Amino acid sequence: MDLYFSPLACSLATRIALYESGTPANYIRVDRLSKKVEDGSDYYAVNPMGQVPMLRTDSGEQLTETSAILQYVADLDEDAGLAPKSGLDRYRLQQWLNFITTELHKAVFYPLFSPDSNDGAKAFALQIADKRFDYADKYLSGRAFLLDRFTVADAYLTTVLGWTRAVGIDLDRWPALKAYASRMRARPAVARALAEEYPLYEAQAAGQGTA
Ligand SMILES: N[C@@H](CCC(=O)N[C@@H](CS)C(=O)NCC(=O)O)C(=O)O
Repeated sequence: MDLYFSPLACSLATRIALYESGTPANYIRVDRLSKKVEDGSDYYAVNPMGQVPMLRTDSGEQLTETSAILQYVADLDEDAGLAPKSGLDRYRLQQWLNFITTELHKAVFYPLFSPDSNDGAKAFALQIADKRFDYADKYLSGRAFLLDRFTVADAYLTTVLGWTRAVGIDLDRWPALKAYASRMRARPAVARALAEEYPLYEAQAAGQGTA
């Protein structure tokens, strides 16, 4: 299995999920702006959207979209408990994956990081961020995880919260979210993923952003 990733981008969530379940994979780095794969080839030839993550399964199927990839990885090893198997709990997981991907990742962070963005788009993203962070903060007050245990939704939320400082969003305003992020970063799989990707991120051209 191959995971195409860029350092500290949303693909980090899949790396965390793979480490949490102990599932082996090859990690193939993509430069987020030049769209070059680490072997110098053109990433658009692999994924016409030019985005990470992209997972190539052992049978050669290519899967995109973080929420789908995370559920695929979780289902590879049900014993790891990274996703509820069925029923309302599974829909609850999808509720959070969709919230993170649409309301946080794309609505807030994409305009803040994209080199094609502009000041108006950035101001609007910051304006709508508060309501979304308020909602997640209130939900996580008194809860350890998004569901009743660590799931792939936590891997994704942890990844997204890791971008706040780079865009000037101060998590001090949301104590439950701040405490949650710091608890998640202390998990061995998360700490390992961050320790491996951070130096790669630093080596990338400065100021590229992530989302
Ligand atoms: N809808 C995709 C979005 C993936 C995405 O936005 N990836 C970012 C990194 S976090 C990316 O590759 N950005 C570069 C670009 O859009 O050109 C998903 O949910 O996986």
